[in-house]
Amino acid sequence: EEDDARLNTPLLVITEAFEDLADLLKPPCKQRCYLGDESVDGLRLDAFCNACTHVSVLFGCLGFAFKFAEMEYVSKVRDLVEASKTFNTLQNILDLDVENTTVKKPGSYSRNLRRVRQGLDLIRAIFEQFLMTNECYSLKDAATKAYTQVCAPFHTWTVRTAVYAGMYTLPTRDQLLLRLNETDQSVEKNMRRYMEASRPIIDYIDKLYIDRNIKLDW
Ligand code: 1PZ
Repeated sequence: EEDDARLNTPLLVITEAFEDLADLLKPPCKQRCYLGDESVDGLRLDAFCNACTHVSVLFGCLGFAFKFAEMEYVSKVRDLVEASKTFNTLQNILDLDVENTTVKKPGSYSRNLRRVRQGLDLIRAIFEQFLMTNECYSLKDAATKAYTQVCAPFHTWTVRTAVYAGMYTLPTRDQLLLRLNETDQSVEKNMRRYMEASRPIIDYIDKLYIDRNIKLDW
């Protein structure tokens, strides 16, 4: 049946993963999450990584030009998965890097967390642009505008130039819907759900840096 075929679209899998994660930020877990007999404060790194891993399915819809973005994103998430074997929470890795003054050091956990957070925010911004005007708005225009707002200020000239060139190879709006197995109605609902679920997580990550007097201008 048609409805059954849509039950598990890639977008829905991602959206539900982030809704589950956002639930962990709501009280009473916000104050205290229990892990066996050991209690930890804050969002668990393994839970965060698990949700971030789901994003990878989106890359499959974008085509070869975004292979580099995929490799970049996946390698950073994988690094955080490694960290989650040693560190319980997101704030644990921030505290480690603050202590070692390696927060912004290339390849550090805190820097990779910041990059992954920018990726999540970019997807949120793309969805927001994509839904802003129905029908006549192309994925290329939506993604270009979102990238300019969210990521371009923090990327090198070389990366920005490559990304803007790659935008011309993005699928059309209709091709994307087809590849995502979504209709105009279902995509709107599912993108909005991701936008709402990712917001508190993005804000939570930003606050971790701000609380440690780290500016977010990088
Ligand atoms: C369905 C929507 C399609 C829109 C596609 C838009 C894709 C934008 C791609 C952005 C590519 C960024 C590539 C490289 C960035 C690197 O400069 C930094 C280096 O960090 P460093 O090692 O210096 O600390 N890497 C990152 O920022 C890692 C994450 C970037 C990937 C985010 C992609 C988000 C997902 C897009 C939709 C699937």
